[in-house]
Amino acid sequence: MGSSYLSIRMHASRSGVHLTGAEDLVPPSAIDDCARLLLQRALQHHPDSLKLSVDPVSTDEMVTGTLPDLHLAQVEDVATARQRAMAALIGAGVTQRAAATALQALSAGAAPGGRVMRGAMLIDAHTGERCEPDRTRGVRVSHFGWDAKARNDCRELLRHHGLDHFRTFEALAIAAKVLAADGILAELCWSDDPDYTTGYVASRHGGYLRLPYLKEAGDPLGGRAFFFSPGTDLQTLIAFLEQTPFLISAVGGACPEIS
Ligand code: WAQ
Ligand code: MG
Repeated sequence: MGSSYLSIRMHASRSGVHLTGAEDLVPPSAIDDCARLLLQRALQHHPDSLKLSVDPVSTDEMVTGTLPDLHLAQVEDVATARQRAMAALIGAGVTQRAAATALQALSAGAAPGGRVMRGAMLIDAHTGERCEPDRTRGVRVSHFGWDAKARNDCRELLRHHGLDHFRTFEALAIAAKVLAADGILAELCWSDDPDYTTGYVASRHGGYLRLPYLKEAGDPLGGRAFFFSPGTDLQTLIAFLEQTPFLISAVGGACPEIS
């Protein structure tokens, strides 16, 4: 087995409530530094439980990919942002019905009882049917990371646009892995953090369309929707998203947009 990488994942919680999580794929020589950074990040949240796991990754099964191009939409309010999200999804081959299902579910809390899911919804891009096996957990994108150059290049690109925020950085990585999956047409996301109202639509041709004001400030709901083409094998799709090691080896471009 060619095992020259390690998958490292951190998860911190307090009283059983998730506080923070992060992960990376690194060569063994970088594991000490990476572990220290993840621990520091976890401890800032004063957890009472902290898990750090390290697993060997076979380079034979590792997939490499590029970040989607970054597009910055200038919108002033939630209604316009959601219209833009809807248009971007339709442009990616999602039906209006499926896009509307996702927007409504994320607005109302996509988990049972109107709560926030831990992972993403899987939505049939044609019918709008929700197909994730567990509506509380959803599908969790995991086992992704950065090579050192791509990490720095991405930081630089974001800094250049005044966007050097860990949420943007990590969302780009998740979108890259999602768009690399066979059968996926697009992703819609906004945070459940009440203070973070920017979200995005990602698609192969449209790139990562960053949309301010996808929700009102103070709103504690958010989540993700992954839209798949009808006929996609969902077991294969979920296995790829959750388990296949995915290394980001190049950044896309930035295409600032004024509208
Ligand atoms: N896989 C699938 N779904 C996830 C994952 C994951 N690894 N992590 C989070 N989610 C789902 C889950 O439902 C969360 O409640 C929801 O997404 C939001 O997660 O360019 O920070 O970590 O600045 O709060 C968008 C960035 C920020 C916009 C998104 O999401 C930008 C963000 P959060
Ligand atoms: Mg969150």
